[in-house]
Amino acid sequence: MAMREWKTFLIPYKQAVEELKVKFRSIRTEYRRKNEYSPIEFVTGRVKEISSMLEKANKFDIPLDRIEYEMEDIAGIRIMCQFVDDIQKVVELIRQRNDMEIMYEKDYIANVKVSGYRSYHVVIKYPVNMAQGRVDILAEFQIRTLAMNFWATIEHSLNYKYKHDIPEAIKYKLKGAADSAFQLDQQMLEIKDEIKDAQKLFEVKSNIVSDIMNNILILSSIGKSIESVRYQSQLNKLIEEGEVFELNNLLSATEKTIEMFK
Ligand code: 0O2
Ligand code: 0O2
Repeated sequence: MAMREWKTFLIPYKQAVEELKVKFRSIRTEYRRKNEYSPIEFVTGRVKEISSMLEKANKFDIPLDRIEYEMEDIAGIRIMCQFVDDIQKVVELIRQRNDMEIMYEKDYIANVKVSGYRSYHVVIKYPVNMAQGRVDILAEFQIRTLAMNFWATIEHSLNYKYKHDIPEAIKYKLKGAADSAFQLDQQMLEIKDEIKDAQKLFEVKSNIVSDIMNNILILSSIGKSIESVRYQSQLNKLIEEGEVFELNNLLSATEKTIEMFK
């Protein structure tokens, strides 16, 4: 394929990566708007480098005109989770969708790779609507925890540095690091519930505070500066250590005052 053809070939893949990033980032946004815990921490995506495609095609003896059918990670989406048990929730989110079709799944968490690599892979068929009509492409999700991602990112960059010939001593250390990452995930899972409660409480409180601030602004804009100053100073006292019920009381007080002056 000439360079120009590569560029055309990659258009639907670029499109797919952009769309899938938006779709899965929106899920996170939706959870947050609803004040719910999101199993998705962040989402990244990339179209495979041409050099990396050629290398892989060589390694697996894929003829260039078969690449689109046999190379499933030209479009790659990575979904990072805080906790190991979020991964299955994300897989479930993918299974439920009707804008993509799952081709197969690879569980490198139950079946850790020899390198120490852990992640859950889901390969999908995804329709892209192009100017000339619908094109179905393959795309790969890699779903992993932050610890798995940390390890994989560094191991991947070492692979580049050593051109896939990592010295045994370093491989050994990477294995040890993979074990540590695994331990870290286990420990985090144990304190997860505690963390989740704290995060949720923070979200709840910051929403009430923002509602109170809105009401204070309304009071000040309708000329009730004495009230607005008074509520502002009450809010300042609660902002650090205030309990949810105290913030809620202040919120209803501001609401009642606004009602009164309407
Ligand atoms: P925010 O507000 O930073 O979370 P684009 O398509 O232009 O939005 P692009 O160029 O594809 O994004 O960027 P990339 O490299 O895929 O990164 C996507 C998002 O992942 C960015 O967030 C990064 O901030 C976020 N990201 C990358 N690494 C980490 C990490 O270690 N922890 C966290 N929490 N986020 C990370 P956004 O979408 O720009 O928004
Ligand atoms: P890129 O674009 O550099 O990320 P394989 O035998 O692993 O080469 P296979 O079986 O077709 O190929 O695919 P697999 O294992 O389902 O997924 C391949 C992708 O998973 C890799 O993409 C990596 O992103 C990731 N991966 C798989 N194994 C490892 C590993 O040991 N370490 C790290 N860091 N990542 C891994 P590529 O091919 O590296 O392309």
